[in-house]
Amino acid sequence: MPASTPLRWLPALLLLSLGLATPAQAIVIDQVDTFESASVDSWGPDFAAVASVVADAGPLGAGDYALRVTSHGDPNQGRVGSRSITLNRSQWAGDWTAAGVASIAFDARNPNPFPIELWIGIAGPGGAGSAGSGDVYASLMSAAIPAASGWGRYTFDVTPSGFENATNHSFGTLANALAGVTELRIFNNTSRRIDPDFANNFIGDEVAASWYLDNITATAAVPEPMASGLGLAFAAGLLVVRWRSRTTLP
Ligand SMILES: [Ca+2]
Repeated sequence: MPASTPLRWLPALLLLSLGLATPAQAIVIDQVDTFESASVDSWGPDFAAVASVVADAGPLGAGDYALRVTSHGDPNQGRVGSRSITLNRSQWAGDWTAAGVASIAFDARNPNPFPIELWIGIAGPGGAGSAGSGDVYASLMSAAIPAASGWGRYTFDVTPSGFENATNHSFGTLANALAGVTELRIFNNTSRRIDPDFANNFIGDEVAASWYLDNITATAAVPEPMASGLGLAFAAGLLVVRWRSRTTLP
């Protein structure tokens, strides 16, 4: 080791430090979160439900890790962990448009004795605020998963035609958000878009629930409406992916 750093190396060192300050990873086509490193892979919890990795819980059974998202549903226990949601601000951030990401798919299982409905949402450069506010957009597609389900695979359109503003008070544009995603979230919301003021469109239900995710994948293929994910479903008949009508939009 030299006693001092030669000045000629300083520009390179500065560039290196700048590089380290940016996200270590950004979205690329065909990336998959399998949780096989026994890690939550940077999913949740932040303010969201508790994310944990569970051995032998994946679609392949023994030897297959899965992510479990658990919320307690009790606001009296505090905001952290009360809502049925998980999010990622690391490897799923980045320029989805430049990367060519057209769909995101995942395996999900609902062990609860009640149905859940999963949506995906993104925050743009302005980020997500409290109570579902901010530079935020939510999928038009949802995965309605029946009670006590097996594993199913669900595919979401993440092209510009696959999202709507998640709040009437959104700032920024969807195009800018897709070119600068800062957060991907997957949330269980069984009453989304019923509220005419969109006050509840980007957050999870406040419910005591657990559900599982695995093999979260980014692909360049545009999913076909209605038929998305059916070919890859692990359990036939357990999969319902539907499009929501846009008729309630302003
Ligand atoms: Ca796995």
